[in-house]
Amino acid sequence: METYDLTIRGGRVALPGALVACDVGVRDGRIVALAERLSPGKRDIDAAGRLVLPGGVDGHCHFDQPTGDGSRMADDFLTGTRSALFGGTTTIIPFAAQIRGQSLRAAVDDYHARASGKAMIDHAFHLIVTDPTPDVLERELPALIAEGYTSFKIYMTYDDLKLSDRQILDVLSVARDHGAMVMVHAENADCIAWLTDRLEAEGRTAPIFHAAARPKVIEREATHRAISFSELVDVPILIVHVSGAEAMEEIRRAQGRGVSLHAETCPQYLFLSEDDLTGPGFEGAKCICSPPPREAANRAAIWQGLATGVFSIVSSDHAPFRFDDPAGKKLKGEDASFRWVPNGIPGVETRLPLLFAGVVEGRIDLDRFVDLTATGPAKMYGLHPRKGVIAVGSDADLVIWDARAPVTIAQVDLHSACDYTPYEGITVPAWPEIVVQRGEVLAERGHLFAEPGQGRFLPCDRPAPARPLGARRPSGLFRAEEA
Ligand code: DUC
Ligand code: ZN
Ligand code: ZN
Repeated sequence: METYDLTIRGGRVALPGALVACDVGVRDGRIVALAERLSPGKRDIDAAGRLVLPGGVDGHCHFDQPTGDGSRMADDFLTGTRSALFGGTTTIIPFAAQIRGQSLRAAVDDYHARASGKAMIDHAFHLIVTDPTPDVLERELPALIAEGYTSFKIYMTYDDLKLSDRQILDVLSVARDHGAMVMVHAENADCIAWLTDRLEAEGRTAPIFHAAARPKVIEREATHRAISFSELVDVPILIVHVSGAEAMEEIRRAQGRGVSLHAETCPQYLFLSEDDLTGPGFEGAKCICSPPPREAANRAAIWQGLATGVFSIVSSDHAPFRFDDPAGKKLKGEDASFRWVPNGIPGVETRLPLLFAGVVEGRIDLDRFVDLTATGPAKMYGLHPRKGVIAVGSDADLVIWDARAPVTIAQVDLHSACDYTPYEGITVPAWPEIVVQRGEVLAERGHLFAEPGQGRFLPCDRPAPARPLGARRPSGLFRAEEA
């Protein structure tokens, strides 16, 4: 009789495209059998009445990322991965960010040192390219892509991060030649600067004016520009953290005419609104992130985009800054203009439970939930089928959910080093009960069994996300030359 290191029995298992009542057999960290009734393992977990889903893949989160303004992210790789784990995420992809003047290689080496001995779960790295010198474009990027750093984020805003339009074209061109995925932060920098100056001149500096300085139209404009550049260079891109219905409509329109284009949104655009930027005193600073949460009615449009396939992934954009901390949201004090408040909110632990509410409420089906939170990101970043799917041969990264046990989100129950959650008091229908990585139970009903440093670094393949159905290759510059 075959023996398994672990058998998960009697659950309803989310296999690709179908929820199936079966057992899961695990050996040497991998799934080796999926069948109605398997022989006992060295350890058996009774999953009767439970759902067994793939471990979440969070394709956009910021841990221990150096900042240029004296602020400090609350989570390092230990607290960040611990928090991810308790929320059912078993793979994270944070960012090795290039500081201008620094080589990309130095940024990557520095980031490995930050993860080393701390990460409890498996992780890959995206790059953030802020200084695309000829050496970066011609030598460093191609070499790093070949080594498994196959995705990079670029910014159209933030003075210390943003690229010019010409630099964006250069980076897209490298991605095209070497098969990498470019993630674009799409907001118009000059519009934000202009609006910020005007708001401050009128004395409008409270946290709520962060939203007024970054209205939906400036996200829509930058999104349209980024899509145009991707068509020109003929390379698929991913627009990250899409917040507004207008930007989403630009994306839908481009997808409709056959452009190979991907989009990500985040729980903050489904559960928060600009009303959360108000509140007594400086409280609204807790929800300052960019793009900002929009008016409450906008959320229905983003849910609709999830249900109709505009979005390929839902990520947390976890960027934790403590509230009551001079290195956090109060960097320049409680009376400071919104301009000086570090952008970002915690969310790596709440991402899956929040989105799962959409399944229970009938906004998306379970298959779509799995695709958006695990399979989609694993495919997008070249980690599939090792990650993001329950299949024979895949890593045994599994989450057992009891969908009949509602939980009210409270900061005291979370595991990040941040000192607040923007979702305090929201009741979600379920929470991960048991989280397994590579066959090992790492978290179970609030107890942690993971060791710092046991998470492995994952080099990524070149991403091969499917073109949207019926996609044609756009007729950009390179296409015309090849024809
Ligand atoms: N915006 C970003 O672009 N990154 C981190 C957090 C945020 O709010
Ligand atoms: Zn961003
Ligand atoms: Zn981000």
